[in-house]
Order: sequence, then C-alpha cells, then structure tokens
Amino acid sequence: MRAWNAPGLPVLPVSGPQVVLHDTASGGRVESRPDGPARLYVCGITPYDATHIGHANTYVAFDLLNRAWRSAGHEVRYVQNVTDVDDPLLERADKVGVDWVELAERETELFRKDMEALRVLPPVEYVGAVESIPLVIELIERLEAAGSVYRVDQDLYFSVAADPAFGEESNYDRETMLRLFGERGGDPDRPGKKDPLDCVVWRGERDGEPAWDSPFGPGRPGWHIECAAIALTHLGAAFDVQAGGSDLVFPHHEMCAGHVQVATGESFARVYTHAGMVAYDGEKMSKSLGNLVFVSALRNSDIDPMAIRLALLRHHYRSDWEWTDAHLWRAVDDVAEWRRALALGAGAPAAPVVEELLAALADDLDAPRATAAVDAWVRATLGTDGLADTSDPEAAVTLLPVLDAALGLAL
Ligand code: 5CA
Ligand code: ZN
Repeated sequence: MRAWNAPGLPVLPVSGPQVVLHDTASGGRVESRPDGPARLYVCGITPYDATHIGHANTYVAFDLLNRAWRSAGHEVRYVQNVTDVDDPLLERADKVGVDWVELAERETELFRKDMEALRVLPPVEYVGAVESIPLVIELIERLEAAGSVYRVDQDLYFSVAADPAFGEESNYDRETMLRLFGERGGDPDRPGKKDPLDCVVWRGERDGEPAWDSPFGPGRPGWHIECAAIALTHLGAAFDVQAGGSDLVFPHHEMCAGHVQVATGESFARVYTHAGMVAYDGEKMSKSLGNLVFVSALRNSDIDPMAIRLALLRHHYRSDWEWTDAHLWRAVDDVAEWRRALALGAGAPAAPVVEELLAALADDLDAPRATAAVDAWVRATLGTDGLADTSDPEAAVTLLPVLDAALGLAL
C-alpha cells in the first residue's frame, strides 16, 4: 500500500541523547539500543471512519520516537499496518450500505491526508491486511507445525498454552485478561475452545463475508495474526519497539507476541510501549461510542494542524486525558505567540533550549517538558515576564529547524 508523503525533515545542528522508553512488559524504563536501523511497528487504523483525535494522539506520540531516534543518529525502519478487513469494518460497511473495499480505501486516504497535515513521518512500509494474506497463511502454517493451532468448526484457533511466555507482555491476571478479551473482539464463551483466551487466527468463510482461499479452507485472517505476520516479515523478530494505544496491551499485543514466540522461538519486540487513551464527553473516544472529534473536521474549519499537534504535545503520551475545545484554543493562541517570538529573529539564548528539548524527548518522549522549555524561551524573548531578552541574534534560526525536526512543528 502507498504511505503518505513525508514532511521535510531539517538536519539537526547537534545530536540528541539515546532514547529511554517506558516498557509495558517490564514495567520499567529501558534505554533502546538499536543495532542497525531502529525497527518500529505501530499498529495502524481499522479504516471504517475518519481519524479522530485519539488516533492522532497515538501516531503523533510514536512520531516523536521516530524523530528522537533520528536526533540520536539512528536510521529508522518504521512499519505500520492497515486493518483493511475485519469485523468492525465489514459491520460498518453493511450498516451504511457501502462496499467494504471502497469504505476502507476512502478512510485510509483521509487518514493519509490527516497524517500529512500533522507532519507525521510516514512508515517505510505501509501494509494492508488483505495484501498480507499470503504472509498470514505462512505464519499460521508455522504455528501449525509447532502444534499450536486447532480447529473449532470452520475456524482455526491459536492455543495460548503453547507459549510459555504468554502473559509477560501485559502482566495482567487471568480475570483481567478474560474481561478484556471479551470486551476487545475476543470470544471467551465460545464452546469447543481449549482455553477461553485462545484467539482466532483464521476465520472460516461466513455467508456474505469476503473470503480468500487457504490450505485451511476459505476464510480471512484473525486480527492478531495480521500484525504478527506483517511485523515479522517486514521487521524480523525481536525488533526494537512495538507500539500502539493502551487499548492494545491486551489481547492484541500479547497475542502477537505469542504467535511470534511460538512460530520462531524468538521474542516479538524488545520493548512494548503504549499511548494513553484520549477521552471526550467523559468516555474514551471511540468509533463504537461515536464521541469523536475528527482531525479532518478541525482542518475543514480552518484550524492550523500545527495547533492540533501542539494541543496533543501538551500531554504526556502515556497519560489518559480528555480532549476539550479549550485545549485546542489555547494551542491556537500558543502557536501564534511562538510565531510572534520566532519572527523577531533575535531572542533569548537558543542553545540551552535545544539541549533541554532534545533531552526531554529522549526521556520517554516528554513532550510537555519540551514544549515548556519553548514557552520559557518565548516569554523571555517577548519580555512577558520583564525585559525582552534579545541577546542571541541567531535564536530563531537555531530554534526553527529543531522545533520542526524534533517536535514536528513547522512554524
Ligand atoms: N487496526 C487496529 C490495530 S492493528 C486498531 O486498533 N485500529 S483503530 O483504528 O481502532 O485504532 C488505531 C490506533 O489508535 C490504535 O493504536 C489504537 O490503540 C489507537 N486509539 C484508538 N482509540 C484511541 C483513543 N481514544 N485514544 C488514543 N488512542 C486511540
Ligand atoms: Zn495491530
């Protein structure tokens, strides 16, 4: 699949520190030490509706990782999927009477435009589930060879008991796993399964649903095997970072990890990192609840995408928070103020701001700390708290490319 167009990426005058990340699996901080290009997989959208602020928050968060790695001198190999065939997409297409392929293409295209507007660096491989069916079949065959799949009626299931490390990504107790599995697309109550937590890897053909031929009969991929196969093929096992929103901690990333562990004997990712959930009207913003703020709707009402991006950067990527209009309007004002200070050319000394900004981002992507450093520079430069400091004649020339390269803010 085609990714979106890359924004310009200025070369930094100095390099940033090595990146330290919070790892969901170990619960601690880990310095990521890529050998060769840093390998990143971020779970992509299920394209049945427009990109909302929650999605944007997740992709902007891991865009900071991509940028922080580059600041530290690493090449980055970034892969992302599109779940372009799955239950929620087929259900929505059915409900609104649109062909599911057309719906997926349309919403994926809108997502590309939103990512471009937000200056998110594109993945080098942007891969759909449908085009990956041969990869999925191959991985299921490896799981079969390892004796870890079994049939229930026309469907194939992965036996979680086959993975001795099962549970080590999320660290949830069994009760929590059972609850989340039921809430997030699993079928804990289906009769005939060996363990209620076993997940579908190949869903046999149903009336009215698309299906593809396979050695296991006609059908379509399960959700977790999709990301496992795409990441394994395009990044290899034990890649550097698996990322997504925290709603993917379980079952999605746990099952991906299980599939790859059993098929290859190697771990899936070295580090698992998760962005917090953005709420709206008191609940998690979600397509199924319909409490959504669309990036495209904001863009259509003339909101500067850089203000949307700054509103997101004001929250630490791991925190859960609630989107309000006030966040957006404050960011609109801040962008105007930052631009006013940068337009002066001379300003408060820029070098310490650059150092603090890169240090903050390398420290578990601390964007609130990074943006606070810019706020302080803007106040000093404009003289908001007293006399204006214009002692650095090159301040704006120094800062502008760093804001762009490290924060993705082109001002
Ligand atoms: N296609 C799967 C991943 S393989 C999927 O979860 N698609 S999605 O469209 O539902 O979500 C896309 C990404 O946005 C995921 O990483 C998900 O964790 C994240 N996400 C969804 N809702 C929110 C939210 N309210 N706040 C933050 N991130 C969210
Ligand atoms: Zn995924």
